[in-house]
Amino acid sequence: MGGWASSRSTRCYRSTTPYPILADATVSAVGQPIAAVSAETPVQALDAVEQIWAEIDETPAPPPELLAMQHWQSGDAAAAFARAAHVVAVRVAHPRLAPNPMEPRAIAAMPESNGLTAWLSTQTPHRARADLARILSLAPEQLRVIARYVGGAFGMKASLYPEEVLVVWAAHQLGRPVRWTATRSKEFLSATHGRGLTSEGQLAIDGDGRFLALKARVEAPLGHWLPNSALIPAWNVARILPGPYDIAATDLGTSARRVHTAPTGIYRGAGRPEACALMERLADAAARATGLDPAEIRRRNLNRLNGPRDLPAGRVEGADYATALDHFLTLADYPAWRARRDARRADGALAGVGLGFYVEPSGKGWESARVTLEAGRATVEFDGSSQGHGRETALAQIAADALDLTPADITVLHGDTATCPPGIGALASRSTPIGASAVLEACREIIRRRDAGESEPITADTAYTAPGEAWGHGCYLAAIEIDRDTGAPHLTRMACLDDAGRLINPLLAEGQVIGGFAQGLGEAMMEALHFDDGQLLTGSFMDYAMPRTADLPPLTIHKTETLATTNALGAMGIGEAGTIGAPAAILNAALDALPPLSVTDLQMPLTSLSLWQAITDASKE
Ligand code: SMO
Repeated sequence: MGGWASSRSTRCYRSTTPYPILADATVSAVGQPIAAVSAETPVQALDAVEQIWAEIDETPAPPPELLAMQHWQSGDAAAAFARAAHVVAVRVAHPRLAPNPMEPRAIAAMPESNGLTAWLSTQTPHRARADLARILSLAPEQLRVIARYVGGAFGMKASLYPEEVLVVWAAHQLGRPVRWTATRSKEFLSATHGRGLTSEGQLAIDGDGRFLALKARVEAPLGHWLPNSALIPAWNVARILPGPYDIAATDLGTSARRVHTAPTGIYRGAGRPEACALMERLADAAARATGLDPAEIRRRNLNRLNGPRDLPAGRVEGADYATALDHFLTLADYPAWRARRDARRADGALAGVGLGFYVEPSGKGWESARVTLEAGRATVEFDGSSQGHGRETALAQIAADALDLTPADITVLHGDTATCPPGIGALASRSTPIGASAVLEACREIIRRRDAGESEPITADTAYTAPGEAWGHGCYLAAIEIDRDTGAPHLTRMACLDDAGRLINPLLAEGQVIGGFAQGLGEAMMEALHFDDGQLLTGSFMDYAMPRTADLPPLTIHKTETLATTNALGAMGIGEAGTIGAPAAILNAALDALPPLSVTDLQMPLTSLSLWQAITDASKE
């Protein structure tokens, strides 16, 4: 670990250029709004839109413009590569994905005597209010943003959109209520996309299978305009590396460039899946190069210490990942998975098993909460909106526990800037570790004040800053069979272990694991946005494949509960777990299935076509 002390970092960011709400002289990508119509009814508005005829001269897209670069180094990577017994290299290209929350973007804006109220489908009510106020030159107090129930978000609703600004502006100008709901096609075209990053990595390995050095380069093509979350995935992937592994020498670089497509932003995982896929593909490549079992090579390189670890990008809170892996392999009976695979191979099947060990950093900083106790009932007020993840249930449980009441005695209010205290929002797996810690601290303060004789009602307003960032971890295990003639993949079963610290509600946590897993499977096997000359080819569910229930294999969920030391509650994030670990495990399983035909590289999504192509190409060589 001593090598980390010499960690060196350089970064450069270009400030973002202003972005017009409606295209002015230049339309910079397909999907950019160029005109807006407000009318009494949606039908009238659509009829009016059809009367608008735009003549747009096509010009070639400018070359991708470099917006940000960051570089971290620790130890002496060049020397480690020079003395390595083995060097392996992989490239992982993440398809660009459409987040597809069930509820598309929706906003209604209502003029008030001195300002406006906006009902907005957002993860970040206070941030949306601040951004809207700044853009429209209003004082934040003149705006009220309400986002009580949000029909899914997955990162897509963490930033403000031009269309939303336009609606609020129109209501302000017209002095009348204005509303807008995106159609599904609009969401494909102009809401933020996720992933799309490509990473290349090289690992230097010694004769005992120990990882000596990691070199990684991450390329993030961003969209034609930059929502405020645009750079987060590229930054996250590099700050997480080398993930759960201890590697003394690193040379890590990311760069982000503007390209002329729809914007990209955070999407469930936001850099975590990219860091995981790169490390897990490298670990399997190292297993092959050294002849060690994939579990054994991980065991030799996973971090073993509970407590602070120094990664190239900074100090983080680590855990004994090697023991967690062994615990999982015992619970899941890994040898039986390998034996079943070998038996299927003996029958002539292309069968593989794959591991994906992941870490899930759960957000830094603060959130706030207000709790009021009166006559055996309590009200909890909280910023981040509920996106269907059971926020009210979990917060009511925490408050009931701390105040010695029952959950039925607790009213949870959230997502209203007029009444709820400020917060960063419901994103980055932060709401329970940080936000619920704020609720817990507020409840504790109330108990202290009550026990000191203060009379009810007692209200505590708490802004809670977590002393550190909670890092959840876990592992996914996949078994796959691939049809030799058609390439059709059949994911036969999966198992996982997730450690998200204190579990508030095991059923809700399991829901998060299953949902994240389904989206991870979508990335690994089905989903991809395709463009041709700037035109989106996959603009509907006819062309863009989302996983359905029948696509999911049986998933056995194991849990451990190591309390986090980085927040009052001891909780960590769980919402992104499945999207992080599952794609890596599935990718590794598919590669494990194919070596008899010497396929060493596969890219997501693992469709029948791509697998058939890989099998066919390998048999030609
Ligand atoms: S990608 Mo999440 O909403 O931070």
